[in-house]
Amino acid sequence: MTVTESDGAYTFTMPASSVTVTAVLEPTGPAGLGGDVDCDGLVTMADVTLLAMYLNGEDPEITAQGLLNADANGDGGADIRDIAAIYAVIAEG
Ligand SMILES: [Ca+2]
Ligand SMILES: [Ca+2]
Repeated sequence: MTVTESDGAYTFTMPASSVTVTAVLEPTGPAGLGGDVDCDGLVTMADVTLLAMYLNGEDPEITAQGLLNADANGDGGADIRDIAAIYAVIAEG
């Protein structure tokens, strides 16, 4: 089997026999940093504050990526448990 790549598009050439192809799709672009709510590349108390404001019903400026990053425990949503998860990230340094 040969595999060629061009600008992120992959072309597979393989014998015409029974084959199984499994594709794992990963998000493009830089991966979000779990807990980095303000997207400044660091996980700090500022991120905790921002998420706390958001969860408190205030309307802080959080980007779509920031909201994804806010899901620090990776359970698919941003809630109070992520604040604990972000604290844990900060504690780990
Ligand atoms: Ca941050
Ligand atoms: Ca979460």
